[in-house]
Amino acid sequence: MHIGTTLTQFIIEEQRHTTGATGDFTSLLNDLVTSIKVISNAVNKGALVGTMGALESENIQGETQKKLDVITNDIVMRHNEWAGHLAGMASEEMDDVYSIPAKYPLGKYLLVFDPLDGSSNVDINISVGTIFSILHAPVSGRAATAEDFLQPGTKQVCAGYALYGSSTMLVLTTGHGVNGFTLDRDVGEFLLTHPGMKIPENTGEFAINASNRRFWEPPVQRYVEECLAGTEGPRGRDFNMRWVASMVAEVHRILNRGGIFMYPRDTKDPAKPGKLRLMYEANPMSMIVEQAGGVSSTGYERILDIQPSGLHQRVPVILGSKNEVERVLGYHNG
Ligand code: AHM
Ligand code: MG
Repeated sequence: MHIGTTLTQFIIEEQRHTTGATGDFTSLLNDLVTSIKVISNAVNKGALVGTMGALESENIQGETQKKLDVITNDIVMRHNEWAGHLAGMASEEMDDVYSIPAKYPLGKYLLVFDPLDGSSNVDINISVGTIFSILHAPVSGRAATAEDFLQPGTKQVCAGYALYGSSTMLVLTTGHGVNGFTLDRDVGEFLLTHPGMKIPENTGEFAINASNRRFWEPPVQRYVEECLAGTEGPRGRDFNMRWVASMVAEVHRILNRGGIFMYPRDTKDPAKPGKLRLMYEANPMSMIVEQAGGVSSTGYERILDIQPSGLHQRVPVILGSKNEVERVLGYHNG
């Protein structure tokens, strides 16, 4: 499809090639996109509307919630609960599955999302994003249970993210490659600007929170040490380092110019085998990365193959440019 195609047209044309498509999925995506436009506005207003700062509440993960975590969670729920496409929703910001109110019909899809990823950055005007994943409900038209959501990432029907950066972008896959759209605020539409996004196989850029270095496992210690040694080390070349502390921004950079992103397993808190959440962050980003030709793993196994054991499960994440990720996996296997 040509540059400038609207997201709505893009989705409809893509669905025309799917046998048995009823228009339900297209309509669900349209509602989701509306919620993303509303979030983009809310984030963009910044301190003008009193939505900066933290609340007293914590989410199920024991993290202090930002006002915008709660506001954006609500925006996604309100725009997606009414139309009859969903059997339930689950979010990083809610303890349990969100049941569709009885006054609305139930549908055949499940929506999983992180409404404002990287929200520790929101008060300092650094990019944040929304991550989402759509699954089939095991039983259409029945209120979803938590177990219904526990499907491996390979079962995702669609995954995407919105990046609220210097421009607002939406990057999407339905399993046929990855396409990026930029919000044209004058017309209120996302327009295709980045068709067929592909991650370069090689990279000289790595991203990791190096303050956790003493807690990493030996394979990651080795990889980063070798990068830092540059031309004087075994890699024989210099590397560049980045850390935005906003996974959406990190993955977006990698989709555009390559790179490796790691939030690996560490020994900081034995109860947490990683920081990032499988359902809301790792699975959707892994589907996007794989669809763009990259690799995504815990270090020991492909993320998309993990059978989830809980909605809020955390996993180590190593993703990005194929050759660099495979090198780290080789260090784990060796
Ligand atoms: P969040 O969902 O609470 O925002 O946490 C996820 C974020 C990721 O976007 C980012 O990669 C990571 O946490 C940053 O972690 P750290 O604070 O250790 O740098
Ligand atoms: Mg998050």
